[in-house]
Amino acid sequence: MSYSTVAADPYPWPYNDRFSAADTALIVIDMQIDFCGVGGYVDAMGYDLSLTRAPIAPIQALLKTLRPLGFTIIHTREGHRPDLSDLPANKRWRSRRIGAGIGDAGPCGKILVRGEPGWQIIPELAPLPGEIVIDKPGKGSFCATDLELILRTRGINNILLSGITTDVCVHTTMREANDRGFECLLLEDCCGATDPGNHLAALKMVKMQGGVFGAVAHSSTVLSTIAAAQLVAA
Ligand code: C5J
Repeated sequence: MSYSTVAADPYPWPYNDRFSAADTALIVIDMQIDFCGVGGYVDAMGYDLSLTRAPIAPIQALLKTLRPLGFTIIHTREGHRPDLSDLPANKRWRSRRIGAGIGDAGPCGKILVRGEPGWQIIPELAPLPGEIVIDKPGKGSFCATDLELILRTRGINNILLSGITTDVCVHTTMREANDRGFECLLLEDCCGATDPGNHLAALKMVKMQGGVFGAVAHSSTVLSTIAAAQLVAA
C-alpha cells in the first residue's frame, strides 16, 4: 500500500507525493541509557533527563503502527570501541571538561563505550529481532557506518527521523541524509534535546529556505495519513 503526503511544514512530505513501507525507513537515533537513563552520559553532564525521555512514548506509538506494516526500522547507538581507538582526542577532552569523560568509568560503566550498560538501547525501545542496529562513533549516522549501503540495498528513498538529540545526532544525520538525496521528515515530538531552545531552533533550521534539509511534522500527522489510507482500502 502507498500513502499520500503528510501535512508537514514547510511542504507536504514527501516531495514526490507518495511513500510506502517499501521505500521508507524510520531511524531511531541513540535512544540509549547514556542519553536518557539515570547515571548515563547526559545525566552526568547535569542535563534534565525528562527532555531526552520525552520522545519515548511517541516513538513507541509510531513503532506500534509502522512495525506490522513492514517499514524498515533502524536503530543507532553512539559509542566507541572498548580500546577507544575510534575516539578522537578532542571529543574526549571536551567531554572531560564538562565532567562526563567519554571512556571514563561512571555509574553505568564506561561512558559511551560499546558493550557497557550505559551504551545499551533503553528497554522501552529495544530493537526487535531482525531490525537493523547501526553502531556509530560520531554524531552523524552515516559517518564510518554502512547505513547508506543498507538503505540503498533496500531501495529506501524516504527517511523518518526520531531520537535524540534533535540538535546534535538527529540533525547531523538529517543533514548527511539530505546531502545523499534521501527525502527526510523530522518528527518533532519523537525527538528531544538537552536544551528546549535548541530543540526548537533545530526544527526551525530544517524549515528555512523552503525546507533546506527536508520537512517537519508531528508523528500524529504521519499516523493519521496512514490510517486514512487504510480506511479507504478497507
Ligand atoms: C550527543 C547525540 N548529543 N545522540 N549525542 O552528544 O545527540
